Amino acid sequence: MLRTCPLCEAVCGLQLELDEQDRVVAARGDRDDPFSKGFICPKGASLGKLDEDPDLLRAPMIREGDSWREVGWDEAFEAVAAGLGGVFERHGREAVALYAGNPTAHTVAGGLYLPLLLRSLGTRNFFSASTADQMPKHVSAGFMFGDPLSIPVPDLDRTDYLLMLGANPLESNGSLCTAPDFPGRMKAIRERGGKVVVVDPRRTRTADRADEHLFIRPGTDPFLLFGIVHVLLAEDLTNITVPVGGLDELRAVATLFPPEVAASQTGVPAETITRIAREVAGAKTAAVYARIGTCTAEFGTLAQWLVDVINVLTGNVDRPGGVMFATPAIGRMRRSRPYRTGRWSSRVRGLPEANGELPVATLADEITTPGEGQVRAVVTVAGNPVLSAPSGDRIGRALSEVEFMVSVDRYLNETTRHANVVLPPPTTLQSPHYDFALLGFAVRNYARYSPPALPLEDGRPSEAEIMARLAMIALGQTGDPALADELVIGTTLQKAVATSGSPVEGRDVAELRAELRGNTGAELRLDMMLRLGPYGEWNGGTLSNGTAPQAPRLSLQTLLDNPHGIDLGPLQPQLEERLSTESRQIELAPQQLVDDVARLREYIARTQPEILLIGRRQLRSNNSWMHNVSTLVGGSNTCTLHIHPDDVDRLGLSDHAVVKSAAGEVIVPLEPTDAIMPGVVSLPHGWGHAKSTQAVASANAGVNANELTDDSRIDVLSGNAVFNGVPVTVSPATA
Ligand SMILES: Nc1nc2c(c(=O)[nH]1)N[C@H]1C(S)=C(S)[C@@H](COP(=O)(O)OP(=O)(O)OC[C@H]3O[C@@H](n4cnc5c(=O)[nH]c(N)nc54)[C@H](O)[C@@H]3O)O[C@H]1N2
Ligand SMILES: Nc1nc2c(c(=O)[nH]1)N[C@H]1C(S)=C(S)[C@@H](COP(=O)(O)OP(=O)(O)OC[C@H]3O[C@@H](n4cnc5c(=O)[nH]c(N)nc54)[C@H](O)[C@@H]3O)O[C@H]1N2
Ligand code: SF4
Ligand SMILES: [Mo]
Repeated sequence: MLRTCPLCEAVCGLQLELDEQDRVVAARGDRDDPFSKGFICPKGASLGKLDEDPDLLRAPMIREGDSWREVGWDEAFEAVAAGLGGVFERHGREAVALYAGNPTAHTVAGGLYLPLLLRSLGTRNFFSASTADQMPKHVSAGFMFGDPLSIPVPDLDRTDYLLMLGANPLESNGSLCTAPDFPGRMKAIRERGGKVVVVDPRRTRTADRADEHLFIRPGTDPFLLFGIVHVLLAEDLTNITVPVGGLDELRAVATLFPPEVAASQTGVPAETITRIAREVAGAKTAAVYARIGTCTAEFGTLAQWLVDVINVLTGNVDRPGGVMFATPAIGRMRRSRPYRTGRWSSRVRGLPEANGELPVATLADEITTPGEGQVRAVVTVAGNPVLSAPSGDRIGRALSEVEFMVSVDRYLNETTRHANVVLPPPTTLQSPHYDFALLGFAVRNYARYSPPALPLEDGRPSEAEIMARLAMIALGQTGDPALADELVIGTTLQKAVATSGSPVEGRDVAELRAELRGNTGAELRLDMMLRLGPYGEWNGGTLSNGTAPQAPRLSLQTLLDNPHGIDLGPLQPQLEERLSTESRQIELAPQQLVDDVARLREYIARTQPEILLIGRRQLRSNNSWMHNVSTLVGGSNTCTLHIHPDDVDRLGLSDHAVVKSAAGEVIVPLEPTDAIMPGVVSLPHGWGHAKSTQAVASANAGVNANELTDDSRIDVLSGNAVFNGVPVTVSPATA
């Protein structure tokens, strides 16, 4: 049986073998998948184990005090209606907060029903893992390209030079760069004579496979990037091939950061910075790519901005081998309004919204601070903020105070244990898969749909149905949730036939509706989106570069007929379509970003703490939620503190240490290694399962790194959490 792995951004094709009981007896990479070509990682190989986990919830749970009771679906939804309804009545809609976690970016239910749920709840208290992750990229892209989703991805398969900061794809398999077998693609760069440079406070497995690795002091990437920009401008190494605005303003701020200043803050020698700038400029093609290590940092948005500034200055935006935009099968309308943040603000700290979201770093404030608009009810969908958000333990205490909480989640865990009702989605193999979000950031255009491989038990709703029911409850309606899908289909088609230049302009809505095929509302919607999209059945048109796509015209049926997935070709230049700035230029010096440079300059005068904490990912972990799969934990996958041997000696440590920050403290086992810079320690996140009822996870508990991260520190422009560069002290555990 063929499936897309739903676990991470690499979207690998899987080939599964099932026995008579429908248990997975073998999981291999699908060699006939044109994108992943047989690549698989240990997590994908354990998909069957995950679905068989005896601790997975199979029925809704209602909490009474400290004990849990399995209930039927009707009783569960009635409890939700009563709980949410009561809070709406007593305190109004703003008293409900929604938190959406990372898996909602991969599930069909998340892609199609989360927006519906949010609208139905009618609250502005919307939080997600995005403000613990990539919000700086959205904000930077919004200001530079006019669209927060216009995030260019490195054209890995054609580039001659990859400068990679704060990413470790050998463990993470890549992020905002959907590239199954990232390791193989990286190797290919070197094999065709290209160069890979990795910037990281740790010599990671990725760094080991690069041509060059530069240690950098945590949190200082914008200095390094500014140093490079400075050299490009000062030495006249620029080659701007796209329409830009703000070059003079950029020049003015870049003057403040010569390589010597960059060197003093980053620890990277000035000569090296100058050389890297010359190399990027001199390479036939080059791509600068920065990820989590640079996003979840105090100057996250500045870093993302400067990355794309370098890509623009060196002529590498929107050209093969540089950084490019994907053309996913599901298209989007061009943004018509200029990008803005701060259309509203959080109640307690006055933090601006970005992309309609408030920072998860202020979720606890909103719950615990009394007053008009206080959050009294929480809905979580596929999220575990107690382990994943900054000051997570504080969120846990806050959640224990709310009047009502409902979670859509596979597990009872550190977060959902505070819920009154938990609604479990079916297993991964019972769920459909289409990666709505991440195929938009792929290094090759590609589409693949996996229908549910196994049937649902009688009476068990799909996750889409769970979400639709929740949305209906929020609207105070009791009708058939399928009506929600028809409503979306109706309004989308109406808009499409009325839009000039749309592939179905002027056609009849009822006729179009009659062409749609699918077994569920979700499938009908997917069919519609595919047909309307750039390769769609309804779209006989051409791509932005004037060529007609090679692939068959897409509909749900085309994808069902091609279960290994469909290659839609290499990325195509399309800047004109992706630019939505008012000026129709790439803005090199957006005011908000230039203003934030003052904050960066103040950093220079700051007294630097002796030790900085950073995070790391582990190949066999998936944020906080796969530690209950026995084949994935233990060995290299345990929660330890990476620390340089010199620091171990200097601080008089032995096997364990107390790590203390402004927010909290934990005791952890040490793993001395010279792969980390002196003065930097690294703790992976997603651990801390001591109180878990999950058998394997609690036996491999580890500690919660986010008891150390501090929700009062954020990247100001995006509201993003700061996980890297957290000042800590480390002392012997016996002290
Ligand atoms: N196995 C596994 N894969 C995953 C996940 C997982 O939990 N486990 N999570 C998924 C998710 S949600 C995401 S967002 C992606 C993230 O994917 P990546 O961005 O590749 O994330 P990491 O592997 O954490 O790599 C971040 C690197 O940044 C470095 N770093 C820390 N601070 C700094 C700094 O200040 N500057 C620089 N230059 N580097 C720094 C760290 O040492 C680390 O090596 O991974 C996804 N894939
Ligand atoms: N210190 C530190 N903290 C970090 C990071 C870091 O690098 N350092 N990285 C941050 C990043 S990039 C991210 S994305 C966040 C992730 O943060 P979250 O998204 O909040 O946390 P996850 O650990 O991914 O939790 C996922 C939850 O979804 C449930 N789940 C899994 N599959 C499904 C499904 O199909 N449907 C439903 N309904 N539920 C499901 C799991 O049981 C689990 O409870 O963590 C952030 N936290
Ligand atoms: S790399 Fe990601 S998508 Fe591929 S098998 Fe592993 S977890 Fe699944
Ligand atoms: Mo993430």
